[in-house]
This record gives sequence, C-alpha cells and structure tokens, in this order.
Amino acid sequence: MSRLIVVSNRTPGKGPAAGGLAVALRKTLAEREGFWFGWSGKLVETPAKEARFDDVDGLSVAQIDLNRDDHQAYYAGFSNSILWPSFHLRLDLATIEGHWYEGYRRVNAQFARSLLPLIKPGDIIWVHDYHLIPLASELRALGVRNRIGFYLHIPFPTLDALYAIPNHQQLMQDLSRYDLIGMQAQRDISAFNEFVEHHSPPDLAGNEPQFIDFGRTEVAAFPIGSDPEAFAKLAVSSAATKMIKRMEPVLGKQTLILGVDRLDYSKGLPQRVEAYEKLLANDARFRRNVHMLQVAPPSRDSIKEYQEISETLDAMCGRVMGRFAEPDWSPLTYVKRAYGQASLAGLYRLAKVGLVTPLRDGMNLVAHEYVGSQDPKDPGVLVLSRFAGAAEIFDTALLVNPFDTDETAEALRMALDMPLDERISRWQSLMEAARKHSVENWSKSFLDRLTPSTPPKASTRDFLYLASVA
Ligand code: ADQ
Repeated sequence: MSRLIVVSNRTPGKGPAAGGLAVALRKTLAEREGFWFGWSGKLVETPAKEARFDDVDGLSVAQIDLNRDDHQAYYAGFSNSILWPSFHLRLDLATIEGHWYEGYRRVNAQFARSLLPLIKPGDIIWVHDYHLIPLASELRALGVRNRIGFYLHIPFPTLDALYAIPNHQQLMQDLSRYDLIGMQAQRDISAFNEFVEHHSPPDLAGNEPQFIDFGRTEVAAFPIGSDPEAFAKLAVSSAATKMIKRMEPVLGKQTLILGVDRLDYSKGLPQRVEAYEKLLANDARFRRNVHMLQVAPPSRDSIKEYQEISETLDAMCGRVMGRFAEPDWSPLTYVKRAYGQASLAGLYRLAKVGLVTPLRDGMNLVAHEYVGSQDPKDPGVLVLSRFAGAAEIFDTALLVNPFDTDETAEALRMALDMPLDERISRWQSLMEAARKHSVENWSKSFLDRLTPSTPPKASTRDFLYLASVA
C-alpha cells in the first residue's frame, strides 16, 4: 500500500485531547506508513529548511518552524482575516491587506521546499484546509507528480464572496493542480461548480482571467463525521459521570440546553442567546425550569473581530441575566474554557437540547458528538442550523434558520415539549446517519478515491527530480 503524507497547518499534539480527525488519521497512518507534516508552533528569525521528525504518541510527525512576519501574514492575515470570513460569507468582517497574500504564498512555498526531500515516488499526499490551497502548485513547480488530494474543512464560498477575495483567480488555479478535492457538503460542490461554469470578471486593468482547466481534478463531497460509538462509550465513562454528578445538584429539576463551540463569529452565538431570551420571554412556564449552558473557549483572539464577538457575547449574556435572573435562579451559564472530550460527552448526555446554530459551518462536529453521546432510552433533541453542512446528513434534527431567532425560539419550545417516543425515533435516525458518516468512513472513502488502483512504478524521472533537489 502506498505511504500517506498528511499535511495541515498544525500537526496533532500529544495527549488525549486530540480531535476526531487526528485519531482517525493516526489509525490510517499506522496501517499505511507515512507521516504528518506541518508547522511546529515555533516562530524563529530564519527557519531551517529541513523538517524535524518527532514521535507523538506513536505517530510520526515532521515539523518546520516559521518566520514571525510570514506567519502573521499567512495565518492571522490571509487565512483568517480574508479566507475564513469570505468562505463563511462574512465579507463585512474581512480585512484586506494586499501584502498578506505574499506571506501566504511564501509559507506555502516553504512547506513545499521542506516537504519535497521527504516525498517518495508513489506516496499519496493529503493536504488539509484553506491555509494550504497553493501547496499542490508549489509542489508541482518543484517537479512532484505524486497524487495530491485536498480537503476543505470549511464551506466553499458563493460566487460573489469568492470574487471579493484578492487573487481568487490564482487560488482557483492552485486548486486545479490537485488530483482530488474533497468538500463537506453538496452545497459546496454546487458553489464550486458555479465558479467553473462562469467566467470571472476582468480585473481593474481590464485583463480577462485565464481559463482554468479542471480536467484532471475530481471534485466530490466527503462529509466528515466523528466517532459516535466512541462518544457513546465516553458518555458513560467515569470522567463523564463525574461531570454529570457535578452538574446534577446545581441543575436540580431544570432541563439543560447546551451549546458547545469555539468562540467564533461563524457559530451564531449572539443569535442563539437572543433566541433563548425569546423563549423565556414568550413562555413563562420555562423560567426556573430550564438552564442554558454555553461553553465557548476563545480562539484566534489576536484578531480584532474575535475580540469583538467575545465582547458582544459577554454583553448579551449579561442582558439575559439582568432581565430574567432571580436571587435563586440563573437562566444561563457562559463558560469560556475548553474541556476534555469525556467531560464534554457527559455534558452532551445530560443536555435535553443540543443547540447547534452556526450561521454557516463546513460540517459541525459538535452536532455529531451530541448525537453519539445520547442515552438511547431517553435521548435529547438536536436543534440544528440549516446552514451547517451537518444539516444535509441530520434531516431529523429540528432544522432552523439561525438568523431567525423567533424560529429558533420556537424550535427550543418544540424540543423541550417533545414526547419521548418522538425523541427516540428522531434520535435513532440521527444516530444511524452519524454511524454512516463516521470519521473513519470519511477518511477511508477519501483515500480510496485518491489512491490509484495500480500504484505507479518509480520511474527514472521520479528519482531524477528527487536527486536534483536533494
Ligand atoms: P471548527 O470550526 O472548530 O472546525 P466543529 O466542527 O464544531 O468546528 O469542531 C469543533 C471541535 O472542537 C469539536 O470536536 C468539539 O468537541 C471541540 N470543542 C468545541 N468546543 C470545545 C470546548 N469548549 N472544549 C473542548 N473541545 C471543544 C472546522 C470547521 C467545521 C468542521 C470541522 C471538521 O469549521 O465546520 O466540521 O473543521 O472538518
């Protein structure tokens, strides 16, 4: 079997905190041989060209350091202040600084130069996410002819949002250098096809865009998932039970509504709190009988828009507390910290409503984890945004438009009033879908498609180009 090289911005760290993606790919790497390549997390003046190999809990990891200015332009700049907001249709939150693109390309070129000597003929290369769109182009420019696949974890933008991204034409050209592009949902494939079928507008100087040939690139949806069986076990583990026991005396008879997210403006947190406020305002019988817990550890907090969403959420939670709290009842708890997977599984199991309402999301794994953690005899209800990729899979969730807080408030009411037999039948379909779309099936189906049916023989030319750059 061909070796696998996984490339992502960061490599997985040590310890049990690793996410489902790391666990699934670790398993695949153990079966296939290969390694994971990415940034070490270190910033230095002049990075060494050679990658350092390390063993991370049995996983072979190759890492490079980055220059501080390049990293700023590549990560906080082009990736997270231009690509992330645009791909999530938040052009109002994008900041465009022309020079960031140069840093983005420099880092991608550095990834390619350091990876090149480690590639053997026949290796399969799997590149992850929007930070590394140009990597195949950079590798091809150095002579690499291996099969290279790309997986986009976030949604693909609509045409207008794509046209708003500086150098989008070049980025699309870069995508055409991959053999396989995987996206989360059919919605993303449709948006991608729209670009392919339309002619981009000319630039300021009147230059018509070049034709991009996607003839050698296969594009398909590979919806990512979690490991629902693992969450089912975790939810009854001693660590999860400890969390449940910690919460039960505080909750008493109140029903728990739970949100778990990275603190990010794409997750729709202010709208979610507003919907909860409307639930309490519309129906007095829920006051003192429900409690909302929102867990949202800060992320990317060097970026202004992330500081702002944090402040907005603080203010909204304060407003709901001020409006409804009583000396002996508080309507919500807002926790800005991360928890281990077992503690999260305990919270998921305790919550009778999983409130997952991003404004736009590639997939949303919290929805999968919530489903996996439920008690089959007394499951909770998933209230899910139509604009999460997960909505294409979980059609028996209560699907809502997260911008319409009246609708989300009504879905909360329906979830809280839902009889047990309906909860069970909805959950059974959700669990079936979560099993079908497990992270293991996801990585297997992507790699089956990327791996050629007959592995290419190493040709003299393959060795020649490797020798010439060594
Ligand atoms: P994210 O935007 O990070 O991922 P999501 O899919 O929800 O969003 O994954 C979040 C992960 O972080 C989950 O595994 C969750 O358990 C964990 N997490 C969230 N809050 C936590 C907390 N307080 N403590 C500990 N862990 C927490 C991106 C895309 C998504 C896509 C994934 C995977 O934005 O759309 O589903 O990649 O492809």
